[in-house]
This record gives sequence, structure tokens and C-alpha cells, in this order.
Amino acid sequence: MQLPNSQRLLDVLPEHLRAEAERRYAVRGPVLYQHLFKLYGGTPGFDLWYGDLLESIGRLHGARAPALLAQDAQRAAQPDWFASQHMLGYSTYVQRFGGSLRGVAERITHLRALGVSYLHLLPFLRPRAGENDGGFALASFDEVDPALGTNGDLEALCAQLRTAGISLCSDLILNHVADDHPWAIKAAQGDAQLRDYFHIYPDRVMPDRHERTLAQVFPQAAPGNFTFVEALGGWVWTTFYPFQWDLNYANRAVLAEMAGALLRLANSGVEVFRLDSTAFLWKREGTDSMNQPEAHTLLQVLRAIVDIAAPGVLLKAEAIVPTCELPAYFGAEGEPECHLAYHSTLMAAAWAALAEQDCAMLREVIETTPKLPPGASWVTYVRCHDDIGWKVLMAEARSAQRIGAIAQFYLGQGDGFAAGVPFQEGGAGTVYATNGMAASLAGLESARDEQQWEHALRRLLLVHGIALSFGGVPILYMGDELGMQNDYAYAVDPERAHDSRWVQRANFDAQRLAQKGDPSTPAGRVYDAIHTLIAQRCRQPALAAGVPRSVCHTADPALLALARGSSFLGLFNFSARNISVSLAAMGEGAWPGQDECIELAPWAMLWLER
Ligand code: OTU
Repeated sequence: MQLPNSQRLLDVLPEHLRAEAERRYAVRGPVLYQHLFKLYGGTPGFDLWYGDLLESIGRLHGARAPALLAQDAQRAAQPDWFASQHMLGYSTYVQRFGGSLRGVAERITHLRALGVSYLHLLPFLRPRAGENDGGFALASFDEVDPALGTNGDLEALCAQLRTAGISLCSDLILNHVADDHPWAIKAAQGDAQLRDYFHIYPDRVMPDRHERTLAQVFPQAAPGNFTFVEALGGWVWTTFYPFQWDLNYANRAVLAEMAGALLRLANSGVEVFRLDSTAFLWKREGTDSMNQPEAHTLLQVLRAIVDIAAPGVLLKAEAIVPTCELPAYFGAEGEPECHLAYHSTLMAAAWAALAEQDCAMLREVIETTPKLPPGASWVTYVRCHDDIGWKVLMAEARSAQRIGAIAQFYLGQGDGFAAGVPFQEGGAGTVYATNGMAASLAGLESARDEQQWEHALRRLLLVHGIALSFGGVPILYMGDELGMQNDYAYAVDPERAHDSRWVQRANFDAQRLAQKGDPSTPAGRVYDAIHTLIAQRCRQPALAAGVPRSVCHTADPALLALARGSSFLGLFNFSARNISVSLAAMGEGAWPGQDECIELAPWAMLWLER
């Protein structure tokens, strides 16, 4: 195998970009070619196809605006630019937060005041007509949803955000398209080339064989992984809703399309891509068709393309999988994959610790999280637009019963504080996933007196404290900074009632926003507390992503002591009891202004610094 030269890439570039592109191709070209050869090397005309791909990468690189090229150069020179303790994310729906892309621009002041430097806007491209899984069923990769604005609005917003020091993150929905995307429509019309963009089977033979080992993401709302489509004359693979058709990455054309879609959006000014459902990209009979090696090869191909054509851009893996599967999404030495990956098990374990008043699982997750190479970082978070899926903790929990008990707890059973809503119940009434706004899950919704409310606030701060001190890019979820609670309106809306994730997708609360500076209001108290925590993080360099973390041994099962470097120690009381912490017993020396023995009130958190 010989690496084709860079000619097709360079030929289409303006003179002033050639030398740098050639240098980048010399570094990343070998992996790009070898990986594509591994996946598609046996297909006819492979080398010619590869040349065409290089040419299209070159054209898109050449079309990049000067401001973006400058940013590329700056970030290539400082590949860990997003590791700082000042980096803070925020995630929201466009519609819900600002009504439109222009409306989002009007919220930049709020984001800056909070310290946000990274904004993840949930899908804003043209979705399927009708039901569309909150925008995760796309009819176009290139057109902004007309209900939210125009492509011009998107470019303008990116530029405004960039000026404000905020990077825009967009979803790139790699795994599927809507059944009314032109590819799906043409496939349904019988176009053989486009049929091959999907996994289509004439009868149930292969679907049944796959189903033996596949799991189900939406067992209640969308059971099974295949959908019969009359016009296709068969069954199409649909991991999620029946109207979301999985793409066939064994077809090289699909990969080329997605690479193009990514670079075009990057040229509009998108700086980070949340690669949706990355675990599902490659199918293999006899497995659950998740986390397959080829899925990683594909992601490494996208990374190599980005490194060549838009090195200022970050890739973020959305893989909601067990702890042991997560590190692979960063790739390996010489074969980098994503810059960022959601630490979904850390998130789930923090909530589990609140429910169990025991942080054994949380400690285990932290201790088994490997140190990442420079230029790679975790995304830490408390809530997002999706459910909390407890099953990712199965390895740490060691029993389904334990997982079930945590899920039950968050439904507000017994004298619990949580006001959660079940999601996708399994057989025999088992619930393995929970929905709800963070404030509702922490108890702010059910609090009946000042003490209960204060304890709920402390629990909200505990989970945010983990996300903010673990080391990574913490992403706040819209409204959590104001203590926004569950929105039950979805339950009476026939279009949304079947999907309880809508309980945490409320409209941004203008009234709470207006109260954020008033500490006599609940919103003002929450805002002040979260804002103070963020400010404290910013002042502490040991909270940057790359600084080593360790869990100190503590005798109390409800106490977590998380050290970062030698100048930060976070103490977290995950219980309704007082806990006496002896720093000496933990092998910790003196901390300025602290007695050797510290009393932690119920659910209290204390950040020690030196
Ligand atoms: C992602 O999520 C999105 O975040 C969801 O909003 C979409 O519905 C889904 O993809 C389809 O596009 O499988 O690997 O359990 O956690 O659906 C991630 C529910 C996913 C989500 C799951 C998810």
C-alpha cells in the first residue's frame, strides 16, 4: 500500500494555503489513507475515489473564511486550548432558549455573565416534517430549520459568539437521517445507489438474526430495531424512532457525504461537533452493534480530515456507554479520535450517590477514568436534554436490582426528595432511565420548608460541584443555573406525550432570568450559588482539565474527597447526616484556614485550596 500524494488536495487550493496543507497532509494523510483502505480498500475504483475525496476536502478547506483560518492556525499552535479551568459549556434548544437563532444572539449577555465559552445548540438544521425526535431526524444537513432562521442567521450568530469568546457546538447526526431526507426519498423511489445508503432487508431473516443480540434504545415508544417500509419493499434498520433510518457506513459514499456536511458547517463557523450516537455507526451480526472497531476507524477518519482541513474544530463523541468503553473514543497514540467525550457514567454515578447516600460507585468511576493525553478532555455534566440512563452503571453496580432501586428512587418513591419521571420502562415494570430537570431531581420541586429547600440546593450544588471540579469541559444545561423545574406540559400534548424527555425541555424562564440578581428569590439563590462556584473554579488552576486527580481514602461511605494536583481538595457529603472529616486520617496535611477536623453539614460541599 502506497500513500497517494497530496496533489488532488493541493491542486484546488489557493497558493497561500498549499505549503501548510501539504505539511498537515504529511502528518495526517497516512492514517487517513490507511484507515479508509481498511474500510473500503477492496471496493472498485478505491484510489480514484480517494483522490476525489481529497479534492473535495481541499475545496472545502480553500473556502474557509480568513477569520476561521486564523483561528485554525492559533489552535493548531495550542492544541489544549480547551483544557483551561475557564472553559465552560452551556447546552440548549434554540427554540426554547431564544425562539430563533437571532433570539439566541440576544442571550449572549446572559451566557457571558455566567462565564460560558462554549454553546451547544441542539439540532437547528431542517428537521423532518411532523414528529422529529427533538430535531434529531434531519431532512437536510445544509439548511437551517426555517422555523429558527436562515443560513445567514447561523453565520451571523457564529461570528457574534466568536467575538464574545464563545465557540458554537452543533450536533452532527451521523447515525441516521429522517425518512423524508432526499436520500431516503430517493431510496424509496427505487434508486439503487441511494438504497445502498441504508441497511435494507427484503424479509425478516437478517433483522431477526440481528435482533437476537441488539438492545433497544426506545423499547416502549419505538420497539425493535427495524421498520417495514412498503415503498422500500422491506425492512430498514432504525435503531431509534421508525422515521430515523440508520446510515450504512459500509458504503464509502456515506462517509464522504458526512465529511462534506461536517466541513460545510465548519465553514459556517461551527467550532465543535457533537457527534451524535457514535456508538451505533457500525453493525456486526452477533453483537449489540455498538462500539465496534470500525466505528472508531470511521471517527478517526473524520478526525484526520478535520486536522487537515479545519484544525481549529473539535470533535465530541456522544457515546452513552459503560465506563470501560469510553476511553476508546479518544483513539490511540498516533491515531487520535475525538477531542472530547461525554463522561456519562460520571454523571449517572453522581446522581446515584445522592440516591444511595453512598459514593462507592462514584469513587470507582473516578478511579477507573484514565488520564487523557494533552489535547483530549472529558465533557462533564449534570443534566442534558436526554434521560439519565442508569444501565451504563451496570458494571459498577454489579446488579440490576441496585440499578432498579436508584431508578425507583428518582421517581420520588417513599420519603425521597426527587421528582423524576420514568423513561422507557422495560418488562415487568422495570425502569432503567429517569427524566427531570436537575432542580426537580435534587428536591427543589418537592421541598416543603426552608430546611428542605436548603438541602435540595446543596444537593444541586454537589452534583454541579463534581462536574465543575472533575477536570474537563463542564456543560451546564439550560435553566439549571436558575433552578428551573420540570415542565409537565408535554404529558397532555399528543405529539410529545410518549417521550418524557420533554419534561426537561421547557422554555427558558424569563421570570427567573429577571430574578437572577435578587437573592430573596429561589432563582436568585440558585444563580448566586452556581455562579459563585464557577467563579471559584476559574480562580483555581488545579481545576484545569490536565491536572491529575485522585480520590482520597475516607472511612465514611458517603464522603467523597477529590484531590486535584496538590492545591485543591474537594469534600462532598453525599448524605443527610453530619460528617466529621479528619484531614490527618486521610493523609492530608494542613489547608490554610482549616482546622484538622472539619464538620460537613448534611449534603454540604467544601472546596479547600492552597
Ligand atoms: C442521542 O441520544 C440524542 O441525544 C437523542 O436526543 C436522540 O434521540 C438520539 O441520539 C437519536 O438521534 O443513543 O448514544 O436514551 O440517550 O437516544 C446516544 C436516550 C444515544 C438517549 C439516546 C442517545
